[in-house]
Amino acid sequence: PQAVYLSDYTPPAYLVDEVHLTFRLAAETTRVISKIRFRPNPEAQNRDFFLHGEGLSLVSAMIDGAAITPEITPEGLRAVVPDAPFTFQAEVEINPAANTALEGLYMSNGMYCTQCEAEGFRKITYYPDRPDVMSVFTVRIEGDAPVMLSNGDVVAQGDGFAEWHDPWPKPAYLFALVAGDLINHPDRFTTRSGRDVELNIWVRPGDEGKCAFGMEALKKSMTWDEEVYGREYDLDIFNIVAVDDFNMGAMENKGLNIFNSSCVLSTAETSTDANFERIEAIIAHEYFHNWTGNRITCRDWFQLCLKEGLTVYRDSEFTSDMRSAPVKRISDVIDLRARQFREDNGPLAHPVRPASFVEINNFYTATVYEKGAELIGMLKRLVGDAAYRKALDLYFERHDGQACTIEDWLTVFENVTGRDLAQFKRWYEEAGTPRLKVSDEFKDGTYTLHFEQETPPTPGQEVKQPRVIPIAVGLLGANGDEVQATRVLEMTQAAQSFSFDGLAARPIPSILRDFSAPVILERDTDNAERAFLLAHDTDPFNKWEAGRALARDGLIAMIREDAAPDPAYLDAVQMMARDEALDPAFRALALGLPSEDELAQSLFEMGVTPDPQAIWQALERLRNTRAKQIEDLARELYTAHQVTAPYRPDAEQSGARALANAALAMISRVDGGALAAQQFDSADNMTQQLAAWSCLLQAGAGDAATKAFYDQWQQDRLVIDKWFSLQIVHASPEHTAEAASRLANHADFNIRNPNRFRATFGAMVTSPAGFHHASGKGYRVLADWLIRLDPLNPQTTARMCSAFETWRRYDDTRQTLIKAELDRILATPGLSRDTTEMVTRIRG
Ligand code: HT7
Ligand code: ZN
Repeated sequence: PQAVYLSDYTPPAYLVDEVHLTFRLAAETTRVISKIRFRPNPEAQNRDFFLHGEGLSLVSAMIDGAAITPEITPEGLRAVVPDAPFTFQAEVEINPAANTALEGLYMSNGMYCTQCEAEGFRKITYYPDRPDVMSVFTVRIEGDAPVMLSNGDVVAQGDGFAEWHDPWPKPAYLFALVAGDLINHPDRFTTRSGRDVELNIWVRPGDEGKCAFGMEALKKSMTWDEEVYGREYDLDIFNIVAVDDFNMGAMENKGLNIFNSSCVLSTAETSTDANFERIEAIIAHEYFHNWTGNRITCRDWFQLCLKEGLTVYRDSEFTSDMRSAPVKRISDVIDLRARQFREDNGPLAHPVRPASFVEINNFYTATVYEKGAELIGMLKRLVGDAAYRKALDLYFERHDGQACTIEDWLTVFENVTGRDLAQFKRWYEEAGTPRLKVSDEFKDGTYTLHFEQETPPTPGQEVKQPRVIPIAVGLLGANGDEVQATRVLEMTQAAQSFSFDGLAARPIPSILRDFSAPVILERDTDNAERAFLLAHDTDPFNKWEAGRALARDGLIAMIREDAAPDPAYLDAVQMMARDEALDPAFRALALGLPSEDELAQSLFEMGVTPDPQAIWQALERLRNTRAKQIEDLARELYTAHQVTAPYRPDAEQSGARALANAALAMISRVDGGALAAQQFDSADNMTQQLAAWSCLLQAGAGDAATKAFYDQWQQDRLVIDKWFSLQIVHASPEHTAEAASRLANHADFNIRNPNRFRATFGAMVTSPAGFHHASGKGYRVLADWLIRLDPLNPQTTARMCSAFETWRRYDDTRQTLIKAELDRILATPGLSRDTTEMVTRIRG
């Protein structure tokens, strides 16, 4: 397959002023009639009239009313056109019922639904399917569905038709259409300038009772964007639709957001606290795209981070404001290290703004999204809150209605602050996670921190240049008082030192507070200093980080030297868990341990080949020892954090439940699941029920609960996804692959439903001791199922290939086994472009 390069960008040859689309819906033979007003682009470098189109049956085409016979290729249509504005008309036929890839127009449970980002519109009709071609869309839908929706506001509707008009020019990737038997959960919102907006969440009949939380989240998001960014909604209707078959979480189509049902539907009985928090964040994310993505979009797909990094950053600010900022920050860093650092340190590493791609769907990654958001956070830290807000105001004012680049974004900051951001731009252009080495010295009242930065080579980028790194530092005195409040040091060179004068004694440094930059901090330190920071640091992130480092180093010693669990860690964790001054949610996080994958990565970075089985055993040993040692404390915490008030998925109750359930997990290792069984039987919400079932499975006493859970929830597809996952997660490593295979053959498994596929095989690959079983059976099972999925759904197949991205960490035997599976996938006849690109990059 051919790669596309950022450096080859040329402006579109023709621009579009208006598009009129008519859909005559029929499951297997939908007709799409388009009427598009084109004009030559004065900035174009050629006059090649090419429209993207894939898998379309062309019925007829006309230019200015005269029939034409265009040249048709597998990628699109080419025609000779006038050298002045003209109207192109076409009629095509497509087959939504046969569309299992879930891109373009497809069917999900009898509902018509679209997904056009990134390049799905070309599967609907012939069009310049690129984000820098923006146009006003009018859409007529004809069919027998009771509800027919598209972007913008409804302008006419009657028996068997509906007409929608979206006045805001948009690229084709933001087009959406939904039609089916849907029920709405309605509400209203008045914007601060007085626009009365009709809000709807549309769902399948039976799901209407699962929308209330999502609706509240939407209204909170609308208010927050007005208050914090001064951004108002700009149409009279805002529709959200829940769809069961969906490749990702949700999609920000203008005025018609489409959601994976798992990311919008919720009830206390069927959704966990974590589900509620995620739903709130995703609704906010998609809503915030209305300004950062829709009103201002990307010039080309290389600029994807322009909308995604910024919107992730905005949704993380929203969650911090709605819930606990420290807990959100710690959770985000755990996730960043698990997904983005892993990506950045392997064969799939790529810059936040990639310079080339084969299939853009493969670049909706943790690097573009989460590292992209970290870059916004760093920028804000470097310029300060006030300048950030000014820059954003200027960005919205200057670029409203445009398709922009990272250069446009950085120029706004340069104009507002007078800073030169050329060095900052390296963060967008160079892949890899910088290592930041620190040493210190103290002399005559002056404390000096010496930093060295180095970014390892990544595929296609051997040499890295120094980046600007904002390093937030505070200093503590021996009694725990802060002798230097947080100061942001701006590192710009490969090696650089910073001094603090006038100190009476050598301080204890708290470095990279709030995780002020996405780097790996390397510092020789000891357990005493960590215990000190854990007790005294005023920065919640670094307080947590000190405990995390103790846990990690103790585990590494257990894995490498068969050491006993570290008493320093066991003391520290008790201290944090006991500390009533700390938020229960924070304490629950402090009881968490590094994941198997994080430990494997740490060992690999130390030059040690990780043994997944040994890692799993060490974690189990530590969990068992800890449970025995702090059983009494666990029981106290469990009792003290029972929530008696009616269920609310807010931060306060969720935090209490998280701590009580962390305590339950410890107790179950000692009592064989007795208390968990009680909780399972009495639970009135999914958080409690799932946690209890998980403890029972862990204790080897889960069979009855497994059956009861299925019997209770077999009609609820989202809960049954949990039923699939948890059994695999809790299978012993010997049996992980068998559990996944067995469930993939269960009557409720459906290969066409990405949620179910991910629930099954996502659970298998996130159980490293099972997935990396020395026999290679985990690899084999995954490859078998990816080969089956690829012809149906290349996008989801390709994403799941990243399970293999860490293969070079492991021993020769495992490497040989994985390579054989990668080669087997690559040798599959007709393998999709998506999967071919992913496997080829992983294979290296
Ligand atoms: N902008 C969207 C990204 C996306 C997507 C969503 C659903 C299915 C396929 C998709 N491809 C790309 C989601 C977002 O970031 O908000
Ligand atoms: Zn997004």
